[in-house]
This record gives sequence, C-alpha cells and structure tokens, in this order.
Amino acid sequence: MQSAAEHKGCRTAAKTAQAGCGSQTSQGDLPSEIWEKVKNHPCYSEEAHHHYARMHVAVAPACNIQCNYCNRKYDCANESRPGVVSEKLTPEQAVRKVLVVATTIPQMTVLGIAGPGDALANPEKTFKTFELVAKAAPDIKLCLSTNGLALPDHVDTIVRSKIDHVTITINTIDPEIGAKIYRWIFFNHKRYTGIDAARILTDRQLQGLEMLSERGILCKVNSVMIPHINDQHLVEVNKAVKARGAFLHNIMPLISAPEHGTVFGLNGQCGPTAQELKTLQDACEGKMNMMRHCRQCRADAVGLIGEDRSAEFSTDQIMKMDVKYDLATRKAYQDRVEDERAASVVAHQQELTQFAAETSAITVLVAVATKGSGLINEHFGHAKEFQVYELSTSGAKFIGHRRVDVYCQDGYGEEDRLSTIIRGIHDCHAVFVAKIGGCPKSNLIKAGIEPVDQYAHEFIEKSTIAWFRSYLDKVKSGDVQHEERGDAAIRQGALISAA
Ligand code: CLF
Ligand code: SF4
Repeated sequence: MQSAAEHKGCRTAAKTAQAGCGSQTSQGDLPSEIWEKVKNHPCYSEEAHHHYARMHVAVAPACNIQCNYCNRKYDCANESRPGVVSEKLTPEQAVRKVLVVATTIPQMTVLGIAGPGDALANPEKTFKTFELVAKAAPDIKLCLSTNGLALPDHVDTIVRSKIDHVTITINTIDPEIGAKIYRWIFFNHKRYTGIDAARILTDRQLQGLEMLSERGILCKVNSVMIPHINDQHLVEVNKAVKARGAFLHNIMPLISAPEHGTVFGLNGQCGPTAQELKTLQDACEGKMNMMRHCRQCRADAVGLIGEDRSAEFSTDQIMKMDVKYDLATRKAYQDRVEDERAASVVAHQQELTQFAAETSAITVLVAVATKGSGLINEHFGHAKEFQVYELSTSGAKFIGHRRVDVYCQDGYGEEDRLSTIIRGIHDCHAVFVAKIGGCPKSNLIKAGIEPVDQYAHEFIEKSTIAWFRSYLDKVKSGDVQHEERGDAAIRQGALISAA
C-alpha cells in the first residue's frame, strides 16, 4: 500500500535530472508498474503535462455535498474552475466525444470524469461512460475525481472498471475546520450539517483512500488552500494522506470572487498569494510528491493542461466530425512526442554540466510563455498564462503558473492588462518569450523584470539555465546586484477560455 507514497520526492541530488513524481522526467526510483501509470498522465507527471493532453466529459451533474467555495450553477470547484457552465452529456455522447478528440488530438491520453457535480454522486452515468470508453478506446487511461463521500461504496466497481487514477478532494481532517468549509452533506438518505457532516465526510474520504491504496489504485489528493481556515492545517492533511498511501498531493489556491455567488465569495474570503501557496507547497514537499501544475480545469476541459480546446468540441460539432480512432496512428504520434521529450531532458542535463562544480545559494523565479512541447514558443502579447520556474544550480524546477489577461487585443496592447500581468509575475526576475513588443518590454524593465526573447522556440529548462548561468556571472562580477523580488498576485476567477 505504501510503495507509491514512499518513493523519494521530486528531486534527486544536485545536477541530475529530477526524479520522483509530480515533476518526473524519468522512471527514477519508481516501480515499473507505477511508472507505466504516470509517464503520460498530464496531471500525475509535471513533465508529461507539457506534451500530453487530457479531456473531461461532463456526465455527472448531481452532488451530494455543499462546499462553501461552490455555486451549483457552475462546475465542481474541486476539479474545475467556477465560472463556466458545462454542456451535460449522456454516456453515449461522451464516448463519441472521446473518439472524436482522440482522432483530432493524438496526444490525448487520459479521460477524466470530474463533474460538473460529483462523479460518484452519479455512479450509473460515470461507470457506464468508463465502460463504453474502455471498450472503444483501450489505450486511454481512465481517471475519476470525487469529494469522497460515496467512495467506500464504489471501490470494487472502480477496480473492476480499470480506473487507474482517482483524485479525492480532502481539505481537512479536523471536523471543526470542516464545519467552516462544508454547509451540508447528504448521506444515507439524510442531510447532515456542521461538525457531524464534516466528521462523516472526513471519515469516508480517509477510508476510501485507504481502500483504494490497498487495491493498487494510484490516488491523488486535492486540497483547496483557504487562508485563515485550513492553510496551516494542510501540513497535517499532507501527513495523514501520505500515511494512507496517497501518491500525489495537489494544494490549489481558493478561487473566490463575489460574482461567483459562493459563500466564500460573498463573505469576502480571499485566496492565498503566490508566495503563500509556494511556501505551503514547499513545506509539504519532501514528505510526499506535490503537484504544482494544476489549472483547476473545467468539467468539460479538452487539451493540454493550460490550454482549453473545449469550444472546438461542442455536442453539435462532435456529431458532425469524423471518427478515425486508430491505435497505430496514435502510437506513432506519441512515439515522436517521446523523442522530443527525451531531447528536452538531455538538453537540460547538458546545460547543467556547464556549472561544473559551482554551487550558489541564489535562486530566482522566471516566467515562461509557452504553448506546450516544453518550448518557449508563445508571444508575450498572446500568453494566457505564464509558467513559473525556480532556477538554481541544481536545475530548472517548475513551481506553478500564473493566469493573466491576454495583453494583445485586436493587434493592440492593453495598458490596463499590462499592469495586471506585471502583478501576476512580480516575483520573477525575468520573463522568457518567443517575441515581445517595445512597449511591454520597457514597462517590464521598469518593473525590474528582464524580458528575454533570445531563446525563442528553444527548450525551456535548457534556456532558462543558460540565462541563469550568465545571471550568476553578472552577480559575481558586480554588474548585477542580486535582490529578492517579493510576492505576486494570483488572479481570481480568470477564465482561460474567455481570454
Ligand atoms: Fe482530470 Fe483530475 Fe484526472 Fe487530471 S484534471 S480528473 S487528475 S485527468 Fe488535473 Fe485539471 Fe488539476 Fe484535476 S489539472 S483540475 S488535477
Ligand atoms: Fe461543488 Fe464539487 Fe463541492 Fe459538490 S463537491 S459542492 S460540485 S465543489
């Protein structure tokens, strides 16, 4: 039961490729059967998320609990962002959509059911969908997300359905804290509130996690970080879920704004800042693998994590599109992806060898504009988000992303948007882009953020480490005075698809 949880954390010794999970580039110390499950799952492997896509089908509308960060008009906020209503599908429509997407996006490797309510509050639709997809598209991994209340009742079905990955949202293990997060639960034909509700929910979540771990299902735990309610306590949650065999822990910031109409939105409960989130994730890392690349995506999300192609696959469109699902074509495409992925890892390692025996206590954050494939391949003005890497003499480590408003609108830069972008990457020393115009360039420099466009279309890790070497050289020679950059804002309620 513990083998998944106990392999070492995300990084090996200095100057080697990262091992472990959440951000692994190679099998490292993972047992082969676990590596097979995570290597091309974009949520379970940070490195895979640059190359492989996932999709969700919104077949599960009902929910059996009420979280204070959720408005029932919108998707499940545990695995999807509030703000966009999904188109509900029948299992038969869902399987057609999977085949259409698998035809169009050959690097789509995972099907998740994550709402818009709770997958296990809709067990017939959820398991019927998985059954149909397993028959029609056997190379696609099946993934399920749940609040955990009904989980212990469905463990046998999950195992029988060959669902390899299950996410449970566990925000607390203390019923008194839980009473501040959950308004009610509906369990065994009865509604519970307050501490009673939270106690039942917590017991069922932890029981379900243990049962799945014992059966060899890879479990990820999602936790929503809610300042002044569970932020300090999440370190205890981290220990508890690790002890019960969780493979990966994903601590996500609360998304809360009055216009969402949630309890937290209306009472002014704010989310954490970027540095508050990072500090908590850092505190938990080492104890177990941390996921830092979650985008709190929609219940009908399609594409690479961080892009949203769901609008291309509405029900009307999927009924008209061709299905040419072909295992051999998909495998050939994925083999090419693996070649590119391996080249990126080798380039990063080669760049790191240039540090020779040098070590430095200096670390900096940098922002990167990317469309995927591990490349610096997005224009500053077109970026919907920036990926953030921490650079040290040990290497470039992905630590998160920052959603932003797209700067360039109809060919013109929007001044207001530029200031929100700068606030979003304010803790970064540099921003790497494929291209950038003169106006944003000079504003970034004024804000102390160096725009870097000399590595356009090159690998991210290799390029950022090459820049970092020259940065350290300038610090050593006295040309640059190294200074900490402070904090950055996490944009509330940003909609990737609306940008
Ligand atoms: Fe979907 Fe979740 Fe499976 Fe991924 S999402 S059911 S594990 S395939 Fe991924 Fe999206 Fe974050 Fe979820 S980025 S919200 S962690
Ligand atoms: Fe909303 Fe998901 Fe919580 Fe249900 S489990 S109330 S859908 S956030």
